[in-house]
Amino acid sequence: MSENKYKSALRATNLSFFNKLKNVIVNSDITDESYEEILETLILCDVGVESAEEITDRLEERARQEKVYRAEELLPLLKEVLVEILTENMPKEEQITLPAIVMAVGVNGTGKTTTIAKIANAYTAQGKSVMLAAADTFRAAAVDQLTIWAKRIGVPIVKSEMGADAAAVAYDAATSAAARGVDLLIVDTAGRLQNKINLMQELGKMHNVLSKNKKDMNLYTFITVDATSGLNVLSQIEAFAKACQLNGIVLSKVDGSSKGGIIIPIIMKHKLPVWFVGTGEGLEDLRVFDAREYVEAMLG
Ligand SMILES: Nc1nc2c(ncn2[C@@H]2O[C@H](COP(=O)(O)OP(=O)(O)OP(=O)(O)O)[C@@H](O)[C@H]2O)c(=O)[nH]1
Ligand SMILES: [Mg+2]
Repeated sequence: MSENKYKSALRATNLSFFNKLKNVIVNSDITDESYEEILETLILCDVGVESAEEITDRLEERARQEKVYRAEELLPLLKEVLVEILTENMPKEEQITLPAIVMAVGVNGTGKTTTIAKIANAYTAQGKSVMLAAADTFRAAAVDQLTIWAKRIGVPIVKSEMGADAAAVAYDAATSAAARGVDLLIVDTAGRLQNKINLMQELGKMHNVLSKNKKDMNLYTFITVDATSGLNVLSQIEAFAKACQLNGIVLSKVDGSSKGGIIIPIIMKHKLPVWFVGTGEGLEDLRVFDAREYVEAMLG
């Protein structure tokens, strides 16, 4: 996907920032009000109060250090501060090292299955062998949806009948992936609300089964969160992190959202790496997250 498309996916977020920021970044000297307005803008753009305060404090300090007095110079400095904060809070070691099993979790409809297809497509294009597992056994349509993607991409899929034990499907898939020596097994799970205790326990069980049967494969769990949900995603991540160890985040649907700023509190609060950003419904609409590129698309 081209960088241009990424920028256009983040256009609504960009506009919402600038609609509010344009009064601040004018041709004038910086005053206390400039920082107050930036703080307010960040909060209104779903950055969250705590994160917005830390960003604004750091911006003020940097402006002082670098002897920046003009308001129009604040924007490039704000970008620098954001990239710095995102980079500092993102652990670098948690990337997917093959061979791997990747389990996709998250609340209903966030884009898990679509993201799996996009990831499978990207790794297949790199010449890696990929296998999918339909461990969303709640709905027949969920298995069909993943089967269609598997056919389109040309990768094998492990599945069972509707209502089957999801952990058993995960077990079969892990065994089969190890036997075939696939590079990447991606396990789809049913969407679930984070307050449904038994469903969250089921996820923990599935994670345990995979962890005991992964052989020499590395096991990762990633959560897909929907950018249009804004600050709600923070509590989703918190709850899923308790049910099974999370290694990464996918932020989906930034193309349909003006809340792309949510990436900032996600990373600041959870200190988890964002692996990918979803920018559309197609197989190619996935971007590897890079802090500088994201901030440029959002504020450029
Ligand atoms: N615009 C846009 N739509 C997306 C993106 N990712 C997924 N979608 C759409 O969101 C809807 C739900 O996607 P799914 O992949 O089925 O979501 P899910 O999390 O697997 O849903 P459940 O299995 O029901 O929990 C579909 O219509 C997708 O095409 C994205 O990055 N941008
Ligand atoms: Mg799904």
